[in-house]
Amino acid sequence: MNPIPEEVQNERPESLLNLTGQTRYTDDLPVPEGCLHAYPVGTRSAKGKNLVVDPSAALALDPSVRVFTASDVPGENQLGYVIPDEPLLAQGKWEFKGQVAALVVARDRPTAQRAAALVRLQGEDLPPVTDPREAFRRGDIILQPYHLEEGDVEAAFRESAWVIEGSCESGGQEHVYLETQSAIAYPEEGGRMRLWSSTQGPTGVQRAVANILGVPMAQVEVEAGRLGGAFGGKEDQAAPWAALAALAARLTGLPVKLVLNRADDLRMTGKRHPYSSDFKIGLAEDGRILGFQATYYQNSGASIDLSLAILWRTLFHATGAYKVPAVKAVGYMCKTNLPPFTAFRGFGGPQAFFVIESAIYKAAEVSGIPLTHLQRINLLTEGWRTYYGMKLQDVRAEKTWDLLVQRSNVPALEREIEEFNRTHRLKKRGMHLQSVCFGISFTKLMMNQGGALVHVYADGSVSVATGAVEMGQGVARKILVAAARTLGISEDRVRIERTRTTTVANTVPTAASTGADINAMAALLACQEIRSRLTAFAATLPELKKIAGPELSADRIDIKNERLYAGGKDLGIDWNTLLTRALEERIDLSAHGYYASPGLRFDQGIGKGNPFVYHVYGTALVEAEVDVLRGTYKIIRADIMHDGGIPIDEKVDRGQIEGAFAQGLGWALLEDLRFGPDGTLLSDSLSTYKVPDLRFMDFPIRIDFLENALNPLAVLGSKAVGEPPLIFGIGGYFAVLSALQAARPGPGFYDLPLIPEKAMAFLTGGKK
Ligand code: LUZ
Ligand code: MOS
Repeated sequence: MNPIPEEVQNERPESLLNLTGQTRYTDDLPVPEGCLHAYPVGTRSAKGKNLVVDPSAALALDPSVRVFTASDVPGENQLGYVIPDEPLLAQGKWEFKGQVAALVVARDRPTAQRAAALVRLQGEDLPPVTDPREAFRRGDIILQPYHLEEGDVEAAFRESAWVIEGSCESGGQEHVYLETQSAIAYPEEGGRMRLWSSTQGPTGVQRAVANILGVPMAQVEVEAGRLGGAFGGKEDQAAPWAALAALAARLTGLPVKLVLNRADDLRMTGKRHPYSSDFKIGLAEDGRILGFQATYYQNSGASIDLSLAILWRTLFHATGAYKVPAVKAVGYMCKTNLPPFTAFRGFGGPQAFFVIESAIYKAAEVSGIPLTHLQRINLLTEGWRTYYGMKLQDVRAEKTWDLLVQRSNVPALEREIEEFNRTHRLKKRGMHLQSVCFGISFTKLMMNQGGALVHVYADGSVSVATGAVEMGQGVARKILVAAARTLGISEDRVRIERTRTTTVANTVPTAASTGADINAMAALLACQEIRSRLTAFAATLPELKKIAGPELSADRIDIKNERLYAGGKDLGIDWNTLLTRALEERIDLSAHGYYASPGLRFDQGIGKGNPFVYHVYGTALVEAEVDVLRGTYKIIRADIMHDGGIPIDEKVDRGQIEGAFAQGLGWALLEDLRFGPDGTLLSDSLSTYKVPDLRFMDFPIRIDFLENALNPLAVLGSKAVGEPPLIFGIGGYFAVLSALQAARPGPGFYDLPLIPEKAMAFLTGGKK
């Protein structure tokens, strides 16, 4: 192994294992003696009934092969918990291509995979639906329509100087986590089941496994180590693979490992929801938005999964970072014969942002009001009451916009681009300013809670367990900082444990950007509890009173740099001595912390309340250059002014902003998730599905954090960071579009991703 430079070592010890390839992902764990390997059999068409599984050819392959189907499930063959619409193993009917119809186990993975391919599936194919609007026309919507409304949009449109209508498409997005879905199940004595799962939500996996096996949750233990990425793809959709492994482990009595290969992961698991949307926007003479109406046809796929929470987030972000007095946002979960679409970084937010940004872009085009002016005068302002009834405080939309415009000298850039376009025929440039206002909290109220368990050991080292799963986003680092700071000790004393359901229970998935907000806060509270026990104990020590005076009380004692102080005076006792004395006196050095995000209440019936603790703001400038002959383009510059509160670790947040921005650009420009009319995934490999790579991202990115941006509503004054900056990527769409329009003046189009084929079609006046 290469030696690690010391600066790096000292900086982020918890990243070191990852950096040096020592992190063990599920597939790297040593398999226990006798471990079997499971592989799923996916349906080979998108819809059908009277399913019959014929295992004979698979069984003949090897004596170790066994094949399980729905009838082998000892508990309930059901994963859905919003509504029971998602069997673990298809039973009778099937609703998307790649739905798990049977499970094969064998002595090794190649044998299991070969046997899986030999399992015959019979039944009667039915015509599938893949288009959300078609599903809507047929009445195939899940549950009911959902809406948020404020004011009278019809009246607003009547008063408007301009009313602009349009439609918008946004494609799905594949997570492309480097580590595919995987789990290992270990049957234990007394019918207990222990699992290792690559999941963002160990509790969700525990619940699913208990339900499938028909045992109480206390009989199931789930542990998640560090994940090789997740991006929402392992929020709900890690559970089926863990449940299948557990099922096979129960039925064979042996440990079972299940790791999907890339191709099957792409085909069988859900992705970001494609949306098809209509919008209508009304402007006053001076450009103020008077009314906005949006209808979202969410392609939900074959089962509800997280679609409802995602639809709510879409509705909550309908007006983006703009203030609109009259709003009507309506959403439909359209049931189609595609894999159940699921959580993906942004979670319905990006889809909403694309619609409002398309509306305002088109409004600028139609009204002739310069786009940047139109955007700027409509930005959210302090104290604005949103259409969902939340009074916004500490609004930083205009601030990030103005600072960015100033730092990047946007007026000069606009002139420069004009000049460039005047003097270049075969290359054209465009830019776009993209603002974000992203609500932080799970849209489902009960999910906004978390716990921690902290142990201080006799040697002064500290173990911190929470519900947070580390997947590369740096949440472990933030929890570590919060614990060390609260206890007043060095960071290298603290170890962040893997996430395990027997250590911290009833956890919510590490999702919704809230991982640190919830879990670092729970850890901080637990550390505060231990700290106050220690200071209370220290206040009773006679030798400290001798130094500090007889009036020494716990609230005057501070622990800093591993030493005790009172009113700035060193009390002559360090962390280790204090702990030794405390243990002698039998003081409990373990504590549980619990945090429920404050101030949340939302009445779904009237669609009003405070669904979010706070919002994250920011503005990005994206500049693009188009090759007019080829329809290709590149991003040539991005400047971001981001509201990160007071970052707990600025480098971590910078990495998150860069990554989210790249992922947003990928969604907006490159990633062409495509299904055939028969429900077959066409972009089923990384040669046909293009994600941003180093070459695509090879342009200068400047990221500035808003200064003095303390956020009193989250841990240590910070703000959540995971999802909001993904929205900046939408700026890439409009930067490219405006460059295209510089080449060929004419109305824009709103069909994301803006792949070069669409650019070419636009440039040649053809069909997009
Ligand atoms: N997951 C979830 C999320 O269950 N609820 C949410 O509101 C959410 N938001 C973003 C990402 N994941
Ligand atoms: Mo999520 S989209 O798992 O934060």
